Amino acid sequence: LTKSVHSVAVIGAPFSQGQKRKGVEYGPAAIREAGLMKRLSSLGCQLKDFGDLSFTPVPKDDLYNNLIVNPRSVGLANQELAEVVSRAVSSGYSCVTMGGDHSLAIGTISGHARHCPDLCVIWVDAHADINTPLTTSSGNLHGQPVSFLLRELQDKVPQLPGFSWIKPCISSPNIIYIGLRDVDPPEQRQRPIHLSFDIDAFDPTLAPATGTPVVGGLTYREGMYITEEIHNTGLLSALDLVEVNPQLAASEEEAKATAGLAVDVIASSFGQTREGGHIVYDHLPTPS
Ligand code: Z70
Ligand code: MN
Ligand code: MN
Ligand code: MN
Repeated sequence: LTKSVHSVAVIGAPFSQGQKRKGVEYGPAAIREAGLMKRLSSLGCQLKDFGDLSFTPVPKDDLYNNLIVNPRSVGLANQELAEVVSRAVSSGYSCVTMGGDHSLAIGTISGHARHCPDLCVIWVDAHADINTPLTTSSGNLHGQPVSFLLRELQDKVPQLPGFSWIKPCISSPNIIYIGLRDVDPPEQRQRPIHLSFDIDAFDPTLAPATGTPVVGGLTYREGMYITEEIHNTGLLSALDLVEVNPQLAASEEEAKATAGLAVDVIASSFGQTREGGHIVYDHLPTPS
């Protein structure tokens, strides 16, 4: 029985300025509190904890175009996050980033792509997060991260203050949304996977503590199926788990359920199976 060891870097990104609701900055603490590190250790992962990052504040961060909120803060925090992710991935770690809002995928994917330019992205979300600064109606940058990363969209995307460091690093054939059942054979080439998982992909009954719940989401079983299959590719190189907002829970139970679900998604991505660990016992204890 061989079991491969995963070296996993864990990064907390308590960042909320990609949207307007308070509380998503407490996501990393809630996911830690729900037992992430113990779960990954007991799966045999070798962990390196980068702690929760503190991002450099940008004091005067005016709206862009009278609409886009906190562009310089989002730009700089992601520049800082990209640096950490890039360091972790090039040191051989698979990199888990706990958000925080989904704007942080700008930094994690940029940092990941510096070391793995051939990465592909699996975006699990209720939302496509591909608005541009010109199509957004909310002005929230967590609804736009994909637009800054996709090469094909760059002539539609204006330069925001704080964003000049970003190099678009993915092409449209190299990103899929949710459906692993939709992967064509040519898309299954062996390349590192960046899984960007928004907890609001789940049904709100399972993940109530999030900023933009939408009815009709993934079941628990569907979520575990996706992450088990991704684990089984052996190609998971980075994972974002975003939009857990414990402050939006109606009760302590809702907050705990959502954070616990986040831990299940991360653990399943790193090899936890629903049916157990296939441990071979040489001797079963017998009654004396
Ligand atoms: C909408 C927008 C979004 C997450 C909401 C919503 C985007 N399309 N993403 N919650 N995680 O504001 O652009
Ligand atoms: Mn999202
Ligand atoms: Mn979403
Ligand atoms: Mn494994």
